[in-house]
Amino acid sequence: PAEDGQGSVVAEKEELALEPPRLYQVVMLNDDFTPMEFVVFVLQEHFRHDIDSATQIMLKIHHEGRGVCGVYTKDVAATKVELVLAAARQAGHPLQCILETA
Ligand code: NFA
Repeated sequence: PAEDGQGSVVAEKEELALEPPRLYQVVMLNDDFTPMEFVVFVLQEHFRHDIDSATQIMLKIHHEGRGVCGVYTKDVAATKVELVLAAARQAGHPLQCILETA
């Protein structure tokens, strides 16, 4: 802050810059029932991974129990979770994903 000569504190230009938005990870959890192919499809269609990246992430979740699908601002991340859960339920799969602060 800087003095304006009359006792008031004024913001300087640089201090007006917005803070970067907080980021959230969409984390997908393993289960014993959702087909691997469905998970790879979801990672491609909802998180814009190519087939190799989607397959690697799916296998990581399968072996380690969880994996990061992508990192987004809060609204985008929350919408991705909703859309993925809706697609999974529609297809009859128990797939779960959650938000975590990045
Ligand atoms: N574990 C599931 C299976 O063997 C595959 C899976 C991977 C499910 C990643 C959920 C997430 N069919």
